[in-house]
Amino acid sequence: MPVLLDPSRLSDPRLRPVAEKAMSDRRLDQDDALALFATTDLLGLGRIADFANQRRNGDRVFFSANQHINPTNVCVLRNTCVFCSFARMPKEEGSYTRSLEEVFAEAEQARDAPTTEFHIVGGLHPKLRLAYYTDMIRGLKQRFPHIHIKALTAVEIAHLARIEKCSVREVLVAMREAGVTSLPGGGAEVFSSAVRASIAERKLTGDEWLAVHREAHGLGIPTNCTMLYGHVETAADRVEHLAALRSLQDDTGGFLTYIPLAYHPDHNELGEALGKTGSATTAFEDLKNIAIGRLFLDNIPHVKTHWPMVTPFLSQIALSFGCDDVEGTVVYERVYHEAGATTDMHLHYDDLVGLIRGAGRVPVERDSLYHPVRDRFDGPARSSPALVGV
Ligand code: V47
Repeated sequence: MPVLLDPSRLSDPRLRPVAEKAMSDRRLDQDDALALFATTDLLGLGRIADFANQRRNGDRVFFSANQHINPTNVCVLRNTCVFCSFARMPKEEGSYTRSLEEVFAEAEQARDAPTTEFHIVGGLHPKLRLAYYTDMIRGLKQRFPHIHIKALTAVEIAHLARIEKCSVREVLVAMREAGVTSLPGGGAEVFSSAVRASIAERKLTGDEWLAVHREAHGLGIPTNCTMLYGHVETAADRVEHLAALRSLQDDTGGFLTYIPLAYHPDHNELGEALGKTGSATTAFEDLKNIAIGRLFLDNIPHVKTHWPMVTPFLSQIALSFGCDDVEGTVVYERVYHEAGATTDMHLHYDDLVGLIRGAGRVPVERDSLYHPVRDRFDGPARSSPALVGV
C-alpha cells in the first residue's frame, strides 16, 4: 500500500481537498483540476498523484519493446496543422512514401530484437488507399505473427473512410480483420474548437476524434488517448479535454493509457509565430501534466511518459509523479525529431529496465494490451537492434 498522505501538511491549501478526495477514492471535478493546474506546489501535487498511482499499480512500471513505423510523411493537412514538423506536401523536399517492401524491410529490425509491438502512424496521404494499410498489416502479421500491431490514429482512419467513401466502422473492421490489435492515441491535440481553429483548422473535430474511438471501443478494439499541451491552449481547455476523455471512458472503458504530449516548436509555423525554439514546455509543466492526468483520469488504467519528447531523464522522474508506463524502445522516432527533439531515436531495452529500476520501481515488460511479458531481468541482457538507415 502507498504511504498515507497527510493533507494538512500540503503547503498549498488548494491541494488539501484534492488530496482528501484522492485518498478516499472520490472523483475530482473540473474545479479541482483547475486548482491543480494553478498550483506551484509541484512536489505536493506529485505526492498525491504518486499515491493514486501506487494504489492502482503498486511499484510496477510498464514498458514495451516496440518499433515505430511511419509509412509516409505526405499529409493533406500539411499547411493547416501549424504545430506539426513531420508533414510534407507530396512534392516537397523531404517527402517520402514507403512501398510495402520498404516497410517490411524496415520491420526486419524486429527480427533479432525482443519487439512485441509495431506502432504505425503517418500523414494523411491523398492517394494511399485502405488496401495499402491492410496489405501492410497482413504482411507484417505473416512475417511476425507474435508482434501486436497498434496502427493508425483516429485522424488517419477518418481520412481513409472519406477516401473510400465508407464508414469509420468499415475501416476499423477491415483493420481488425487484417490484424490490428489497438489504436494509438494521436491526433487528439486539444479538443477546444477555438484552439483547433488556430492550430489545426482542417483536422477532424474533437467530437469526431472521440466518435472514432467510441466506435473502436464498441468493436472491442482498445485505444490510447493523448493531449498535446504547451502551445496556445489554456488550463480550462486542458481540463475540458481531460473531461471529454474521462466521459468517453465512463461509457466504454476502451482507453488503455493516457499520454500527455509536450509540444515541440522547432521547424513548424506555430513555433515561429510564438517565437519559440528548443522546448516550449518546462519540466515543471511536463510533470504537472503527468500528475494531473493520473488524478483526473481516474478511470484510465495507465499514464505513459513519452521519453522522446521529455527526455528519458524527466521520464524517470515522472515515475514518482503518477506515471506507471514508459514509452518503449521506439527504434525510429520521426515526429518529434523533425520538431527539434534532441533525444536519441531509440532506447535500448536494458536501458529502459535500468531507468525504471533507478527510480526504485519494478519494471514489467508488457505487450500492447498490458499483459505482462517479462518481469525478471536477471538473465542475459536483451538488446534493441542496431539502427540502420535512419
Ligand atoms: O498527434 C505532432 C503530436 C502526435 C508535434 O498511442 C507533436 O502509444 C509535439 O500520438 N510537437 C503523434 N507533438 C504521436 C502520438 C503518440 C506518441 C507515442 C505513443 C502514442 C501511443 C501516441 O504527435 C500527434 C501530435 O499530437 N505532434 N507534432 C510537435 N511539433
